Amino acid sequence: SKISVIGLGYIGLPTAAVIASRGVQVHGVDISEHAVDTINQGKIHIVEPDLDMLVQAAVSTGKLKASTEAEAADVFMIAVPTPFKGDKKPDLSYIEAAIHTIAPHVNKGNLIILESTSPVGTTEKIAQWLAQLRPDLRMPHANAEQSDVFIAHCPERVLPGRVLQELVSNDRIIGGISPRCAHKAMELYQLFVRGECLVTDARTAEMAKLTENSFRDVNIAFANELSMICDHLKINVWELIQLANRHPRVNILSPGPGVGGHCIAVDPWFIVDSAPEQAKMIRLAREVNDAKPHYVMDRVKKAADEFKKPVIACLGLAFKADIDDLRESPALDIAKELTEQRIGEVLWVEPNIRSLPKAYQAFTPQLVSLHEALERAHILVVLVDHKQFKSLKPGDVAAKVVIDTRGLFG
Ligand code: SAJ
Repeated sequence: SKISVIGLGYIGLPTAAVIASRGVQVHGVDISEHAVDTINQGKIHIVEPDLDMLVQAAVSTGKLKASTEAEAADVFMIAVPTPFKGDKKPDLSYIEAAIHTIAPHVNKGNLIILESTSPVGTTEKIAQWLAQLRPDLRMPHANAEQSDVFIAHCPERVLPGRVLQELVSNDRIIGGISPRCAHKAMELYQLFVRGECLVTDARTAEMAKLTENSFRDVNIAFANELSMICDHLKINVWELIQLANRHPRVNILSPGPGVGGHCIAVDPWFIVDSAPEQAKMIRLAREVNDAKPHYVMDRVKKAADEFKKPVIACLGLAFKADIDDLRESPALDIAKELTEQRIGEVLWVEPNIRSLPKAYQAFTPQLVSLHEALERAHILVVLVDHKQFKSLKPGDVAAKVVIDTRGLFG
């Protein structure tokens, strides 16, 4: 059988490579010619540990091929972005475009799987879009056993930086439009998933994925709120959390400079958009987390007021520890904002990347080494808990004003 993966990004490419490594023929489709060319050379255009080796092997054995055009397959897996628009409403245009791309190539008996994180009802929408494009095919329905194609939602839930392990070891939720759709999808995932495959309907699967990321967001908001309460009350929040977490049923997450990445800061809005009256706490958590970078900036500004010509080092720009991913990073926003507002001389330190993307080079010509930052800065703003910063000794920073959003020196 042949599997077609639409969207060769952070989810699609690892999934395509893992399936190809099981000996299955995989055809990858992406709108980016650069991505397609890179992959066909056995290389990768994204950063993820060990993915380069896996893709190289899959391409050299001929099991993985990429192109910008779709072609016939037995299974179509859709792994395209689902961002939101300015008004926090979900943007399903990439999914709709993917359905348009595959529609002419879909045959009787094919399985279509939506992996992208999506608002409740999206999988049913896929059936509606496809029905319009292909009136010759019978679409699945919740109560009908018979259909010509099968459609299911199997949300990805891998953690960036651990994608290849989690792709195989995590349990998977398999939400079929009908039970037969789920059964078909389950057979596919059992090819490469060692975790359990849990069957449900498509709407529940959609909501489950949004719930997972909202759960994390709400819990991070709790930690972020605590950190602001503790600043106000002059209590060390890190010590406080450590103590409270010694209770057998308490497990507080870590405060930080805000929530980054392209999932946790986005997905809760899909719930808010579908149930605005009911989703009060989920919305508030988003607002608390989105406000945290501004709170950190205000603290830096206050500290900078004490110096005539303050030199401020931003330690870390990535969206979390020990990765080089700058997307939707609150640390990067803080560095940018401090530089733009000319609060002082701002040094940008990010040991995991060599040079900044072009868009940011206007703010600061180059990155500064940790060593130079420690020599020159009056104020250190710890934004990411990278291992290079964790190994700093209290003596290294003793003469500085330290604004530590990650509790490294807590
Ligand atoms: N963060 C904190 N404090 C914490 C934990 C995280 O401030 O205690 C911050 C991080 O610094 C980062 C952001 O939250 O800025 C998100 O990081 P993360 O490690 O929590 O999650 P992601 O975005 O890398 O991946 C999440 C995962 N979801 C959950 O853990 C519920 C992953 O399993 C999902 O597959 C992924 O979102 C996704 O694609 O939806």
